[in-house]
Amino acid sequence: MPRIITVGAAQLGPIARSDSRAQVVERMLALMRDARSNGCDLVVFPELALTTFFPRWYFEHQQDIDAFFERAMPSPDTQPLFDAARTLGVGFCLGYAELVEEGGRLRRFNTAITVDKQGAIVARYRKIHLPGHAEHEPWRRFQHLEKRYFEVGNLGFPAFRANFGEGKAGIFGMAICNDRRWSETYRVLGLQGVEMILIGYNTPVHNPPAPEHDALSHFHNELVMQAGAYQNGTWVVGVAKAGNEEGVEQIGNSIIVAPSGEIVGACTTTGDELAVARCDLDLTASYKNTTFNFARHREPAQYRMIVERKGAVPPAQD
Ligand code: CDV
Repeated sequence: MPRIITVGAAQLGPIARSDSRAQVVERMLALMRDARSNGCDLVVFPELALTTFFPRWYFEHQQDIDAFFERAMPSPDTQPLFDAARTLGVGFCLGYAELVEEGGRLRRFNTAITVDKQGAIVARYRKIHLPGHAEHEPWRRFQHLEKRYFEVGNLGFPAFRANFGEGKAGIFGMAICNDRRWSETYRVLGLQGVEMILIGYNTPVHNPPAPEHDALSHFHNELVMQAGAYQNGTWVVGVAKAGNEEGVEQIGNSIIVAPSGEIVGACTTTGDELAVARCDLDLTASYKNTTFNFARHREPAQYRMIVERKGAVPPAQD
């Protein structure tokens, strides 16, 4: 029997700085209800889904930054999402800013969790590839201060088993936004046998250090997720926070990618929208067992030798 997971890419349109968590959660609940009527087992929400994308601003006072962070999950504001998972029978993947006391100090991570149909958190991931910069750079039209506001995630890229009902168990992984541009993300999960990778993102159309990439923002978004899916024989679900948020245009382009690398579901607007696809987890097998049979065809000893012997090619000597 095929293992079909019906997944919803639950894209969110812009969130204003003045919007409350409760207002955002209401929008997310509407998407979960829509997902339920479309037979979804699981929805994926964007990165930092509960607030506006705050790293676009430089804040001097820690309390202004911490106002965007969650100290508990669930919290009174987010509990309705967990209740909906149970009552609707729709799991979810949620990105949020996590403030946690660990090792006797406060730590801040850009985090995602996966919640099952019982409303239980089954896995947690903390973003590893933090883009942007750590110091205020006033020349930019907007900031990207993830390197200032977050620590690098300390949980690795763990693949995990999750069960979304009878015949709906599989191996999942999570990644967050910039992680999707890095082949290591997919390969580390691929080596653990991942069958579906859940990714939320906030991607401005404009890239201040390299504006020549702006016109390619959709192409690059699709390129990395399609390649990551195919090269690791896995489903990839990439979900945007989209549209003009506080004056910054963000790409939408939320997509669901099959292990073949083909896009099988996509959002077409830059607002709140659900794209749905029926994903057969067993479709991963024909890639994992043939072209990308890692045990048979990967040559890690050779890769290591090249890195150890040569490293980067040295500069040319004149
Ligand atoms: N939130 C992100 O990680 N955004 C990056 C931007 C800075 C390019 C991204 O890779 O989409």
